[in-house]
Amino acid sequence: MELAPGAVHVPGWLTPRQQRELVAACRAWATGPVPIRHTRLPHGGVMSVQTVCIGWHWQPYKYTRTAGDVNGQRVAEFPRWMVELGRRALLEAYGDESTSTRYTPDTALINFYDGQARLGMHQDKDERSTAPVVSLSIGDTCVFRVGNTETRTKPYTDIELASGDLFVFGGPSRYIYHGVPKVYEGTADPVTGLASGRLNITMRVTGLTD
Ligand code: MD5
Ligand code: FE
Repeated sequence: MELAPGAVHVPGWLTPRQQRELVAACRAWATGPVPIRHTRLPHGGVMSVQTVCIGWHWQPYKYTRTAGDVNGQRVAEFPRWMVELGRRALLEAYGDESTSTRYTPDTALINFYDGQARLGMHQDKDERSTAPVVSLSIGDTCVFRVGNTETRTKPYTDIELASGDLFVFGGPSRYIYHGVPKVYEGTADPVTGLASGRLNITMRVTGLTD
């Protein structure tokens, strides 16, 4: 389902088994070299969402290999299997074999939302590449707000993202404002291995080299 040019939602794309495997991998990363944390914002706030990064470490407004704002350790490697998963996601969303086989994400931000967590309207502009962003949701259903490229306010469209959903943002939709105004606590199916909360994995291409 294409919400805007280049913004494609594929409900229920991940199988329950894939969701369980992703939950297990994210659990390991959350306690890995750089533990999951509430990202500190430059003006002193902290995000209600908790994030762990792989491949590159994100903090506003930069990507680094080491987590200077957490414990100084180098982040876990971005695994080859996740590159392949990202390529399959792109192929599913756009149906274009040649773009998807060239897609090589090198970082993922793994966000964990408890029932109170929110993500304000923002654009993702810290990457040096215009390549698409692949988003995978697991656990509790949320309201995902898809806005426009000009302002963080209206017009926007609210959709629900549920466990197993794929969303790809590319082309003209790569720089749209978006956010998560609500998580529906307790809506997750326990078969994913996530007892509560929402997990979102976003793969990106940083466009950086060491
Ligand atoms: C989430 N995460 O549900 C969302 C899913 C983030 C973030 O927004 O920055 O960690 S990713 C949604 C997204 C990413 C990049 C571009 C666009 C949407 N977009 O162009 O709409 O935790
Ligand atoms: Fe974002």
